[in-house]
Amino acid sequence: MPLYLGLDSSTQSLTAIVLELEDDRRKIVFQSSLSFDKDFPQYGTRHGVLPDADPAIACSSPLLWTEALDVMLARVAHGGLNLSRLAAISGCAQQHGSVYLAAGAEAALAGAAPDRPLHEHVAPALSRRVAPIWLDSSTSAECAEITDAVGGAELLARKTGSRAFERFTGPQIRKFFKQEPTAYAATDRIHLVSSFLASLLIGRHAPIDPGDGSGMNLMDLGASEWWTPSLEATAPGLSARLPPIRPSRSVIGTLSPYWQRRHGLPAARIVSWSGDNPSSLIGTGLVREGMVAISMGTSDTIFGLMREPRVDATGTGHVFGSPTGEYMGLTVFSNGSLARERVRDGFALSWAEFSRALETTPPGNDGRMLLPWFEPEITPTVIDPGVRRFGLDPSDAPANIRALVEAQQMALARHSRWMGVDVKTIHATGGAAANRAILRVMADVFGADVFQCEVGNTACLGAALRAFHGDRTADGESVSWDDVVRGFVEPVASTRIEPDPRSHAIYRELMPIYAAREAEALARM
Ligand code: XUL
Repeated sequence: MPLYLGLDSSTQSLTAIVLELEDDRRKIVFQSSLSFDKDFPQYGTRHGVLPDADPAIACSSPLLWTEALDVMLARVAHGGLNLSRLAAISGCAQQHGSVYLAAGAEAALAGAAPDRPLHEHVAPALSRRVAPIWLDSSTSAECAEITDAVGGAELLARKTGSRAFERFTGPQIRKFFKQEPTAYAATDRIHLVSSFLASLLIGRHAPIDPGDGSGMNLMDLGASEWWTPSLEATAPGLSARLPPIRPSRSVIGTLSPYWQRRHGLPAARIVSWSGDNPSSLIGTGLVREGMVAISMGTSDTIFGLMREPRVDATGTGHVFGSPTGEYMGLTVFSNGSLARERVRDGFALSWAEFSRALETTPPGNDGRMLLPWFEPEITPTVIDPGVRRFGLDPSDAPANIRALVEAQQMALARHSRWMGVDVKTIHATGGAAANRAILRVMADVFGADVFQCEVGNTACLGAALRAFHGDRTADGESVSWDDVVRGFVEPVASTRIEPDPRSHAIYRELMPIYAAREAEALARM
């Protein structure tokens, strides 16, 4: 039976899932994860980010991602699987991050000696040592410049799916061009994290897929092509430095001889990589309109499939390409796991105690509230972070925990209304979705049934399922997306959490108060 490998290079870790899949026989036969901070301490990252005195700057290391890929492929190779059956590999990565390569990069990959780790070959080919990632909020000036040059935020959003956002790749490229013009001039190719890692697998430059390409402020969303006005507004000579855009289902090459010799892996097909959110859309089974998923990982995101690109008039959310060839709506919050960890660690509690705090405090928290901006926030835009408390004693652990979780859920509900989905069912995923006390607040705030997904890392599962889809499609089979996701992604009925009507009524009353406090705080910035 064929095997399919999915990889997910997220902010803090690299995960692999191998699926055994033929007709109705489907199961996960291998799963493994590496933590960037713990398993690669030599890079000095904290939560996957290189330390910087400026809270607006967030970069990571392309060499760290390369080394992690090497270690993970060795694990897969020695995982007791019959790898002669490995048919295809795909992957996904944290979105928006960019990797800058000099002219010799392709030759370095093609000629890499299998007895040396790949990061040693990649190091001299980098034209920028670090990669800015999605947690970076240092490009407000560049966002304004690009917006003005293309003719305004509304047009930029209509064309590319989003107004300018600090973390998006275009503004990041512009900042690099302005601050390090010589290094920009020495850059031959700019990759997303996803297309960079795909390039490492095929041993030459990989294309970008529309799912991840739409997180750059550079792609014409309707045409899935680079949009010239925004390329020109971003940096000179950019079009020659970007990979082509190819559909998410494309087979972009085979696993390069380097990996075959280094780890004894077969020449498996490589299917285009995508962003973690588009991949998670597949891994949560959202291949039909009208369903949403909430992913609670380093970022908290809410997303769902869209047949038509209904761009957000409020400028809050994004429309990305979906791996199905359609579209997806998405709203992103940077104060996800790191904020939950910050509060838990601040009170020196375990996750069990964190959950107990939620269980022992009343829905609505007796009106005590906070605005959860521990770090710079994406939704709404908060560049200078700071938590605002209302009637809340900062030393009251249970009340602060409830206030944080309620604020996160109210923000998710409030800022996803633009997607126009009447949310009745939520598929919950990401690390924090294991916590049923958090999901109880989610169900009550949204007034929706919440289900846990069977497989924890739905982005990685989505990558493995996309490997299957791309492989079958390349052989001329027409496989429906319903068929692709069947058997892995159905919400587990026994995990269902139904909303409590009384608690939901409390949150409906609190919602306008939360909105007003948010608006007041933003007006004062
Ligand atoms: C999406 C975003 C985050 C990252 C996290 O727009 O910024 O969800 O993809 O990995």
